[in-house]
Amino acid sequence: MNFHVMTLFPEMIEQGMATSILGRAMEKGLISLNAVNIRDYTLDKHRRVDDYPYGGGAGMVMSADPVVRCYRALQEKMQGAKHRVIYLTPQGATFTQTMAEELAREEELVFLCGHYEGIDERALEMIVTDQVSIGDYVLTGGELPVMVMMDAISRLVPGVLNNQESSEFETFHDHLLEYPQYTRPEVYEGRRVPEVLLSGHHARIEEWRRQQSILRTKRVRPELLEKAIEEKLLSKKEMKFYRELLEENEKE
Ligand code: 58G
Repeated sequence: MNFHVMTLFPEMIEQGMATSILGRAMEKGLISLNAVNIRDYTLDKHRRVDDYPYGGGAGMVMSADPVVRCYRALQEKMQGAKHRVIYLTPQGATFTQTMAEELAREEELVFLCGHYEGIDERALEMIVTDQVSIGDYVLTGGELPVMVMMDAISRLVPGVLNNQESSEFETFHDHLLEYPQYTRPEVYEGRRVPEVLLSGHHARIEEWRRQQSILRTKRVRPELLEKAIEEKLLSKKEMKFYRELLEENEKE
């Protein structure tokens, strides 16, 4: 997976990606990062990349030309091949695990980070294929959202995680949230690890974990649990557990 990021702050992207699992994945050559500075493509003698908005209003807007010229330079380096160009914006479609899985199948991904009040719409029309948001809040730049996306996508690239299975059966795979995890010691400040996990009884552990997932999902993301039931992802036994849970709730 080769990531290309057009940004005014390439060092921010490089530093963010150099650490931990993603840094190791880069060293192994499983992913690569090419962060390019949009400012290097301005023709303005003061290296300006923003200007006042037509029609008035607060703040500044990134000019179309440095962004388009930056993209064309990148495009030339990539031998003119067609790639997805993703613009991070609160106006975009919400980023999901399903989207991460789809994007992880691409060989090259180009991201565009805006600043100030955004980018001249004409540059977006000319180069962007996908507008994506990581959630309903406004940030000062697209750099953090791009790093969020690259993290979510990278861990789906084969070999990036140590334990390849670890990314398969987890959160969102079956619309259920993860069960709680424990490691040593057995008692921490008076709090015991649930007895069943020490039993060595694999079937019972599996059952307990699924029940914990159902409980958690019901509590914090009930709509996910409804979806899991709709798609028949719960076993007969799990459905019985779920119905008993509902009955208990009614008593309260
Ligand atoms: C309004 C405000 C429109 C992504 C700012 C465009 C980017 C949040 C997200 C912008 C972002 C998100 C300028 C700064 C985009 C531009 C950037 N904020 N929720 N801010 O994914």
